[in-house]
Amino acid sequence: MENLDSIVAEARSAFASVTQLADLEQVKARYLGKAGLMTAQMKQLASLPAEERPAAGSRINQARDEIAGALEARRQALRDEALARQLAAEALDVTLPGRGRGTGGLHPVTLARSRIEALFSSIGFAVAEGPEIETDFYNFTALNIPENHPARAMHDTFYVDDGSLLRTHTSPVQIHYMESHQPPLRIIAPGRVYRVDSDATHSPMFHQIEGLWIDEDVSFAHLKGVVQDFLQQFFERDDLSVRFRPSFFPFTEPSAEIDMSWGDGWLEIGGCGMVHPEVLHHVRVDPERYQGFAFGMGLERLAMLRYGVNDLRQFFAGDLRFLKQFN
Ligand code: 2NL
Repeated sequence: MENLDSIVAEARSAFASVTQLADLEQVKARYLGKAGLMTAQMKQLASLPAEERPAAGSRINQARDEIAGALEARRQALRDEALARQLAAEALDVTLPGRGRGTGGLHPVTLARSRIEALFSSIGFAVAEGPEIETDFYNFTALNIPENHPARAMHDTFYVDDGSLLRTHTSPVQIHYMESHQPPLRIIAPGRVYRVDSDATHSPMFHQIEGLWIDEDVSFAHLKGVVQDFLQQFFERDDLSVRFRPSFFPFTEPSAEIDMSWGDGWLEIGGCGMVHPEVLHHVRVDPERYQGFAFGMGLERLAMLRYGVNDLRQFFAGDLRFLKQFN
C-alpha cells in the first residue's frame, strides 16, 4: 500500500516520456493491464484483514483513477501535438497570389482558315474535307495530270506504299465531292497538303484552300467576281485590285494566275481556271451541260499577308512568343 504513491508517480513520468500514441498503449499495460501493477495491488487486498480492506480498496481505486486520468491527459496531449504538426506541415498561405491560368489561342493559319470559311459560307459555299492519304487516281489521274507530268515525280510527292501518297493539293477533296454530289455545287476545300520541298520559303507540310463552283452557266466572269470579292473582304480593303494572268494547269482550261495589288506592286496569290472537261468526265459530270471554275491558294501566304508575318518558318516553329501575339 505504501508504494501506491510511487506507482502513481512512476506512471506519470512513464507517460510523460512517451512521444508516440502507439507506445502509450504499451506503457499503459504495465500499470492498468490485467497483468499490471494495479491488478497486483488489488490481489494483495485478499491478504489484508477484512476490516482494512474497504479503506485499502478505496485507496487503490483512487490511485488507479489517477493513473487513468494521467494516461488520458497524455493521450490527449499527444493527439493535440500530432494535429498541430499536421496543420503546420499542410499549412497553406491563402494570401499568396494564384498561379494564374494560361489562355490558349488559335494558330494564325487556323485564324485565316476560319475567316475564309466564314466568308465563303456567307455566299453559299459548303466546306468539304477529305483524307490526307490519297491514291494516284484522286490526286493526279482524275485531275488530268498525265502519267509523265513532273508533279508526279518522286521529288515532289511523298509516296507512302503501293499506290498511296500524301495529297499534294486539296483537289482530291473536290473530286470525291463531285463523285457523291450532283451539280449545282459550291464548295471550298481547306486542309493540309504535302510536297517534298523544304527551305526558308517552303515547308513539306503546308495548307491550301481550293474553291469549286459547278453549275449550268458558271463563267470566268463569276470566277473573277468571287475571287475579287473574297480577297477584298479577307484583307478588308475595298481598293484591292485583282489581276488574272494567263497560265496553265492540266485541270483547268483556260487557266490563270491570280495577282492582287499590294503596296505599289502586284503579288501572286494563287491560281484558277475553268474546270477542264476531262476532269468532269472522270467524275461523270456532263461537260456539255455543266461547267464551272476552280481556284487554289496557299493558306500560309494569305495568313502572312493578313497578319504581317515575314517568315514562313514561324508558323511551324511552335514558339509561344510568336503564337501569343495572335491571342
Ligand atoms: C494554286 C493553283 C489551282 C485548282 C487549283 C482545281 C480543282 C478541281 C478541278 C480543277 Cl477538282 N481545278 N483546282 C484549279 C486551278 C488552280 O491551284 O496556285 N494553288 C496554290
